Amino acid sequence: MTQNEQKLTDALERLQRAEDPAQVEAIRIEALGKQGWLSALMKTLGSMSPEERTREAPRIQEMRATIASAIDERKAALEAAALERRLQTERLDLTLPASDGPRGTVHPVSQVMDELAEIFADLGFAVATGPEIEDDWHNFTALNMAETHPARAMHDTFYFPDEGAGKRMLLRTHTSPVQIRSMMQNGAPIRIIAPGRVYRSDSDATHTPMFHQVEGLVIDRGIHLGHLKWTLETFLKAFFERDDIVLRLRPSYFPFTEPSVEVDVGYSHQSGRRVVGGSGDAEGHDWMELLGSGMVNRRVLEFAGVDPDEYQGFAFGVGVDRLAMLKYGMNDLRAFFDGDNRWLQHYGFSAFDQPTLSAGVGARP
Ligand code: 2NM
Repeated sequence: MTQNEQKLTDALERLQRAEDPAQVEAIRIEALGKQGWLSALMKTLGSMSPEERTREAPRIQEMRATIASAIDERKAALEAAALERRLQTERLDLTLPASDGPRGTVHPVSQVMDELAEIFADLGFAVATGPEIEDDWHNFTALNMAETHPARAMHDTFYFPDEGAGKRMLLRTHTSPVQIRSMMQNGAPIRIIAPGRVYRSDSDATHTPMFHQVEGLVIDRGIHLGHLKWTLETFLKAFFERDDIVLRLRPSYFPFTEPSVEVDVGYSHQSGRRVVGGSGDAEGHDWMELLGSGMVNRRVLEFAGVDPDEYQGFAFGVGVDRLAMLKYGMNDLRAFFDGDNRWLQHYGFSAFDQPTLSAGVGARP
């Protein structure tokens, strides 16, 4: 055995015993590196006679191929063993809880809108929605609000620039146009609520230029004020989750209802908070105006293509933001729309921890 064949046998033996990639790499450098013995052997080919080279070159190339493939094999075997060890030892425990990142909350307005949708769903109402950018006709005319009605004045309504052709667009000032569209599309009978954003050019401690409203509409044969009163009473008992809600109906005026009723609820002060419940005439109690309502004006039914001699209906409108403040004890309306995360962390609701949204109709403690 020549000296080089001895070196090859030696290297192959050491490769078989190598236990980590660094040992394999050392053997590779010893043989095939710039200063390696096999590299040196290759260089001797240049100074050989052609006959000698023809004889020696295949032997040297074979040695080179042998050691190169032995190195690759050993490397692959060691890597496979290392991976197998990791797979055996590093187990992923999928039952561990996930790390707790930042968590958002459900805004009180969204929470209350969801509660209202659920309560009215129990009473057979569907949820209807419509555009926030409306035209004059759906927002005012169809609701029996004449051109001269004060709510049409520039200071109340956000108008878009006049596009000509007599169609002036605006931001809806109430969700009533949704009800007009519903009547025109589906006809009678109807049982819907229309929740959503509405806009009025008004801003102080108790008014924001955008606020949230839920309006309700019931149209059927023989609907009367008794249905309205029962519906509002049932809704408010479910919403405030108490049975002692007392209503007071006062005559009022809206262009879209006749007769019109303003609805007050009895409340008392408890630890500096208004708490709804009991008669407003009871000791330590007072009345609070909560919502507007009435029997839909026959002119509105006519505008919307419903025959007022066959169908009657009631409607109501209530401010969602104020309902949320009353139920969950916030006192500053403006903080509702500041998007302050500290406020949301304090007053917001968990999206995950809600077995039911509200106690539901007829399921009060
Ligand atoms: C209110 C008060 C009274 C109302 C009327 C209608 C419609 F489209 F059916 F005519 N929707 N909503 C209404 C009635 C709204 O808000 C204080």
